[in-house]
Amino acid sequence: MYAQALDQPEGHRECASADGAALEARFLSRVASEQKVEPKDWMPERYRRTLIRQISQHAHSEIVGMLPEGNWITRAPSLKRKAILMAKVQDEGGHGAYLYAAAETLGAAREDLIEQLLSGAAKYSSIFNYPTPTWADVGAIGWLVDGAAIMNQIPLCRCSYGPYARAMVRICKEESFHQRQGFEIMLTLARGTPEQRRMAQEALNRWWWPSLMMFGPGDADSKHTADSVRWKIKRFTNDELRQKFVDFTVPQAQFLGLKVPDPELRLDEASGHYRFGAIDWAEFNEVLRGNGPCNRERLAARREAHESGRWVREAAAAYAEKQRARTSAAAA
Ligand code: BYC
Repeated sequence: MYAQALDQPEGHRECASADGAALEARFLSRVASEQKVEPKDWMPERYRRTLIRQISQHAHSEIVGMLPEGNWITRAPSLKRKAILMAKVQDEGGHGAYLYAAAETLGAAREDLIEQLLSGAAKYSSIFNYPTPTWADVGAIGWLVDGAAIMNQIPLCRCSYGPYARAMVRICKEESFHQRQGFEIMLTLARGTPEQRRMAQEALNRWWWPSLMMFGPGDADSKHTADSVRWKIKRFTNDELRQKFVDFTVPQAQFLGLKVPDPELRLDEASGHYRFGAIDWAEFNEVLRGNGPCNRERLAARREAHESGRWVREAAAAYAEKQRARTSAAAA
């Protein structure tokens, strides 16, 4: 699918020569004037690689992100909650599919990207390596994780690369529904029995700091932000988005009557921003190295799902081949 990007001669992608410099200057001026870059347009090789890296990590995150909540489908507290959760988890699978398709427009092969995920070579969001021990964790994921995702992804709807930007429009609409369903679960628990309120508070305690880590390392340590902002892939830095998320979410926690687990959190009246305590970057780096609470479990689940689905992929390919042969026989 979308193999047209592969039609580009290699020389079109590289810019070692004077021609390359002119192409790069034209590319930057198009990006500066907010024109979308499309698959067949010339683009610097580093831009293309950055996009494949970010979009594929994003796709992997959606697919692995189905697991912590999927874990609760059979135990959702009512039929209605079960139906909503199934639809949400299915949406995440759909997001992964759009994003792999967007990466394919850049010449990446989906099988290779999936292989990188299954071998552990590719990253996916740190957040999905934490466990969901109670139903309140499902609420906290929707409220905080989807909330953080929206904060990060709304600006990606204006990303300079057309197929990624367009995929993000639909994804953001769905994420916004997900965030509301999570908040509504938290609200129900927060207004429930003392035991339910305790569950909601404990889930907030578990998910608050990992949600802040989702935005990535602080700006001083973010190796890709400068290029990505220059190329208008990212519209805000990691720290800017993290601050927006905190400013947006703390009043929601107050509305729920829950306490954000940060003794240093305070409103800075002068700037109108909430100041928050130090993030434990050692924990973040351990999760990225594969040593989070659930990294091994998540990859094992994905590998098993990939193996169990092999017959479906083979059957679909055989069916497509049969259809193709029938169509060409009818045309002959
Ligand atoms: N986890 O230079 P930096 C969802 C890596 S799915 C793991 O700042 P960049 C949802 C980073 O990749 C949410 N790794 O990078 C699904 C880089 O490593 P490499 C996923 C992280 O790209 C189901 C290195 O650290 N959202 O919403 O400029 C249910 C240095 O970082 C993380 C997206 O993927 C992390 N948290 O900025 C519910 C959004 N953070 O590649 C919800 C799209 C950083 O050099 N992605 N790293 O080995 C982005 O916006 C950006 O890629 C990031 C990082 C802000 C995440």
